[in-house]
Amino acid sequence: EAEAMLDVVDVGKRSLATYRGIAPETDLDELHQLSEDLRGARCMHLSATPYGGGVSEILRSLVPLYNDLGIVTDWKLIHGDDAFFQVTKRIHNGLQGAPGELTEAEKATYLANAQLNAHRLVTDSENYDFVFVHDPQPAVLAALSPHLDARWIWRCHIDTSHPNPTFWDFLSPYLHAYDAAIFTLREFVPPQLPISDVRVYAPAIDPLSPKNHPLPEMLARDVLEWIGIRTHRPLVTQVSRFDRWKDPLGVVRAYQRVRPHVPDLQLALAGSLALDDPEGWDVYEELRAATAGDSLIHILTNLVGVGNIEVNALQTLSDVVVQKSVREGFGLVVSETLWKGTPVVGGRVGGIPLQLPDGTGGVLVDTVEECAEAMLHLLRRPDEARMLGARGHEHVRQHFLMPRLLVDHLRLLKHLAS
Ligand code: UPG
Repeated sequence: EAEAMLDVVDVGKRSLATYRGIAPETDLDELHQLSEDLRGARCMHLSATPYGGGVSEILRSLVPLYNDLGIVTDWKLIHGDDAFFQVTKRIHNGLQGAPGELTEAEKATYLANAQLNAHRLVTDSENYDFVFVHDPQPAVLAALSPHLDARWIWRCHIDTSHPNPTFWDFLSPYLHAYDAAIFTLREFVPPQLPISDVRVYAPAIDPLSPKNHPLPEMLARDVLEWIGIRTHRPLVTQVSRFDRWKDPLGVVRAYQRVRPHVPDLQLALAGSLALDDPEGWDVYEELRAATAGDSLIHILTNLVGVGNIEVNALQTLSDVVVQKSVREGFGLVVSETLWKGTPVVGGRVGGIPLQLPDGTGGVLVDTVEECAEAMLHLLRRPDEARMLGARGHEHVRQHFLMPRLLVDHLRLLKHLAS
């Protein structure tokens, strides 16, 4: 029977008290108030992968903090084979506006898998009061589980402002079963969303996770030297899943334009290959081909041991971090980088401008040329770069740390419970 259950992700223990002196006091105080009324409630977060992207990054911190507040919370995963994740990646792309059609066979693959997961959900359902469903992969489960007497919330992490109608017309009829939906920006709410209670708030980073905790400089240097980066030479980095919306090839082109002006300049492209992201492998191969033979370009992955500490060291010691996305829900990597006081050159899309308001954190760009110019500008003006990074750190502290995200979630739960 074990097979008929959803996998539970084992998370650590965290205490909100440790965020005192780091996150805004007002958020921490409000959390105590809010949690009074929700104590003992049961909550589930449902997602597609335990590692490798923004959603898993958030849940790994958020779920233990819910539990610390007395809301009994589990994080569970849907099952899926390769064929299923091929389809969900196409749906992900289609919802962000990519062209193409969804075939009947793909719909059947998606729905057959969803039925199996709905069945698993029933088998091991405890009495949850709230179920958060993250992203499109498990999104139809609310409609397929009418017998679960919970409040259902769909958290959409991507830019669904202009979905390809083929994909949206397929998915949207299943969304009526939700009590509420959360988007990162108001303009992401797709046309004719059949959910009336819509919330808009940004995700957040965990300042105390191994990825974001301050690293002693010597350790950070050792970590980068270990993976082949020369820390006495200038360094530009992008950290992203290997995804075309993150435009890693555009980063390579921008880097190549800057290189003649900064001869020793290194480029690090760190990317994780996630379970639910089969396309990542293709993009990874394209990048390898496009950069073959260039010893100053480092393509780094979780498969060769680049994990939280390495990403932390890259974000801490890079002269400039780039996030040249052409579509982006939010881009946690931007806040992660600013938290370390490092300036960011970011694509002017989705949630990136929220993190880089004028004169704070870095520079917004629209093209490869602008990206190259901004990189060069910041590499040549370390004082300005430092000042932008310092303002970025404070901006992130005010708006994008985990306690604030918990406040927004708990306000919603309190409203749904009443
Ligand atoms: N990461 C690694 N190692 C890598 C590459 C990435 O640890 O080699 C991490 C990275 O540090 C970050 C996360 O993976 O913590 C990536 O998050 P994000 O930059 O937010 O991108 P996505 O994985 O695409 O996350 C989706 C949305 C994004 C949104 C996020 C949370 O695309 O826009 O910010 O969900 O809502």
